[in-house]
Amino acid sequence: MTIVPKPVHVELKDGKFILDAETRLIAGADTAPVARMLAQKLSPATGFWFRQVEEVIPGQKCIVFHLDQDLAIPGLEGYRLTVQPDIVTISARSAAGLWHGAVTFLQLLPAAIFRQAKMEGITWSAPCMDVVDYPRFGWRGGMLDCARHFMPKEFVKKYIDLLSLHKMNSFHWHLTDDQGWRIEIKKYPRLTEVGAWRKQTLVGHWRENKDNPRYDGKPHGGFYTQEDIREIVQYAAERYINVVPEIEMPGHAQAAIAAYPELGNLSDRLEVFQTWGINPNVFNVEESTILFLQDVLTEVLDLFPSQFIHVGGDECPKQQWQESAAAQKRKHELGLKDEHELQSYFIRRMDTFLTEHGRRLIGWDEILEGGLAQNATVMSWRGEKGGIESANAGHDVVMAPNTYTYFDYYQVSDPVGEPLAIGGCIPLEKAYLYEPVPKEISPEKVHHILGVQGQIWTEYLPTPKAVEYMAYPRMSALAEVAWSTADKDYSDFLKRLKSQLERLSILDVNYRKVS
Ligand code: TNX
Repeated sequence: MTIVPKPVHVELKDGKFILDAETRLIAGADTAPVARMLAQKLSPATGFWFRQVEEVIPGQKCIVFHLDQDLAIPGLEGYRLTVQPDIVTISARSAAGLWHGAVTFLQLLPAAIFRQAKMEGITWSAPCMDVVDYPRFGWRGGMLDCARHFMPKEFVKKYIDLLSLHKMNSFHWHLTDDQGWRIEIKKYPRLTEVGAWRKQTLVGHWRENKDNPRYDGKPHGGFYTQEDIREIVQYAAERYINVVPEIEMPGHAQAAIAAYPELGNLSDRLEVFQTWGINPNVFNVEESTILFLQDVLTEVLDLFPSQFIHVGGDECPKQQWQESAAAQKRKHELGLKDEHELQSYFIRRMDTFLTEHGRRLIGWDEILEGGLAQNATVMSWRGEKGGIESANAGHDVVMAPNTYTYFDYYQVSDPVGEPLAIGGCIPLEKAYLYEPVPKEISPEKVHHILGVQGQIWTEYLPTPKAVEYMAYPRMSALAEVAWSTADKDYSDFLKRLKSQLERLSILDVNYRKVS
């Protein structure tokens, strides 16, 4: 078998289907876009046109797309794929399901199908089979931090395309942090004029350079215009991927404060942060700051149709609030007990705002401290504890624990010879064997585990190549955690991964070799 993530059910049959120059795609108005996406993938290497027509012509090879609301498959994203000598049929209850079926079909063809120019002398055959397949989880995510290091638009699209080739359906886009603000906001142009650029960057690992930091002396930055963002969101949608934007608050805010000092707690002027680690410079808790951030969110909502909007919430040191007379005054006026409650107040205001606009707030598990906002969904990153607590309390959860899904961590226990990374160690096997439903969650609350997500933080990953090295093949393993059934067989995964790595090589993905 050559399919990653592993399908739920496959029955091999005799014979094969061979794509030829006359092969037609059979699609109606409702399935034309997904047929066109498949044609885009099949055309370059085969050199065939794949004309789209509405009816099967007897005797002519065809790939049929069939939307069928009554298909007896769990959930909306599953599909049925039947490959017969003359006809391939993909049926599903949604266009997304059809796309997942099309991706499986691509994986039945020679890996050369992913080449970007006509390849002579290849027979484009797929073995006959019947596949019935559907995902275990509804949230199958990959995160990319474009704040610590700006990633070019073309690479963001490649990252999304790779997720979609793994049947993932969510791209979490980390757009703001201490070291850079990457999203154009029309009302507040200084966020990108000032906040998108830092003078220089720390050299080496932060922990080793705390006392005597060295900097590279090279300016770094960049941002996505609103039109770039619309393009990327649409590009993702065409691949059945939802983009969840993250605007960090109240911590990880130094770039925004550098742009608009009135958002901070100190009178000194700050620059965009040039080093890593937890940063004391957080947003103040003034009403004007909350309204500023709601203005930002208003533009974000216009750009991102996503139901979920991520507001960060992690790693917000409380020291500046403790020392600020204004923050203390606010705390007393609001009748709050401590600074954790102040953070909860802040997040609740965003929760109310997003709820009023028909969206849902999601945040890192620190949003639990000081009381969780009513409608909030929690992304559990400090291990699984926050996820367990939230699910048991009836909140939805996305599992993203740093113990299994932080792909900025090393991939081997002895990192000699590996490029510098933040630390930790999550080998491929550990990523593959992750079980996202902890036993501590009571059975009637298990449905609150929406799914699972892999994280790429980029403090030490300055380039797309560096990102790819850390993301793959661990993201392939995570895709299987997210999609396939809970029974795991690592050696079987490794066999199938070989085919996937062949494809990734052709797609010029700088994955880490599997040893
Ligand atoms: C913790 S995860 C962070 C990030 C860092 C990451 C590095 C999270 C919510 N906060 O700001 O980039 O660790 O692994």
